[in-house]
Amino acid sequence: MKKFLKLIPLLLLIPTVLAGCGSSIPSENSEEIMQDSKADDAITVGFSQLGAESDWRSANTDSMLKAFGEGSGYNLIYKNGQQKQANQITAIRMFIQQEVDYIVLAPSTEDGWETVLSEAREADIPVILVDRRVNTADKNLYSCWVGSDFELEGKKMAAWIKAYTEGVGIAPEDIHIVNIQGNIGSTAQIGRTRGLANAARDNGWDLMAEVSGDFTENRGREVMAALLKRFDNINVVYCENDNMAIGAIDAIESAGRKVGSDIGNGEIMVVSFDGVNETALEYASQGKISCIAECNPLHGPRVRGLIEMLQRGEIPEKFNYVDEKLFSSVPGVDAIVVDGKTYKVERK
Ligand code: GYE
Repeated sequence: MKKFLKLIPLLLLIPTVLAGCGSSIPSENSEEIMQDSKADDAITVGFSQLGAESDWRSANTDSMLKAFGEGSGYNLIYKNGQQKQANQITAIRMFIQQEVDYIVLAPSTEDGWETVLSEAREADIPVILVDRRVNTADKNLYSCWVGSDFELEGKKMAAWIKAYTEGVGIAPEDIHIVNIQGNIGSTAQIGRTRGLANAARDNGWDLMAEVSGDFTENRGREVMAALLKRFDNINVVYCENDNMAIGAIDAIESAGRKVGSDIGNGEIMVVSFDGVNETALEYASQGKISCIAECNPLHGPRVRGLIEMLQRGEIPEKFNYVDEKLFSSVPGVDAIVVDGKTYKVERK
């Protein structure tokens, strides 16, 4: 876009982390990354990422930068919202001013996007949502979305907990669960929380607490330490991502308790979501994390595919879901059934 190209010298003055940005992950503080394709007809994409809270997020950012970065033929303006919706709204307004061709938004939470997305529509700039969703009455404020079925992830995890505990003969009322949730109001939190809460109600499990750990390791540690002080009978910890599970495991072990699936003998069973973080995968193979619901962060090529469709004048599906697996090294459950569909449990 012409206006964008005129702005390049100015934007380059803004401190950036640029080293080899095609594949590097920007730090928490990095504000913008730009790729200047020399082609006159190069498409400019403004990408508002919500933050850098987890390994999942870093992998997601990396995937987006690879898809739209150096050598991709695109111009990219990247903004890290640092976990604040206000920053993301400012970024979108900046993209509109710069007359980008597409806005890609990974929204922090679902509510509060109506005004700024209406502004994008008035400026005739298509918006593609990635990962989480927005909750707007008018679904035409965005072209399409790509991401995971978070409630299905939660339902799969609950089905695994049910199958496993039934298999080892633990009665439903003896399952004392705490849920360490993601940041409240995000689609990932809403879906995973709902998946567990409905299963707890239907199966008669004792869901003792739901507390947000903001998807970060530190908060996961703090929240778990506090929960252990509050309850002395926790035997299942449902962590809505791996980073919080790592923090929670640390807190459990620091309190002198053992993590593992032998809950009949006093172990505390930890389950989590993502399957991206190396430590979490290691914990899964050691049985410290009993089950992980995969959440795939590699959306860069998918978003690119959607933009290519729009460029060709095609209309993509409104909601594009990614297929995901369930991993467990704990023997006993080979498959689970959710809403009539069978999912194999992969060994880690
Ligand atoms: O599971 C978590 C991240 O929205 C799917 O956000 C994403 C979630 C992911 O912080 O680790």
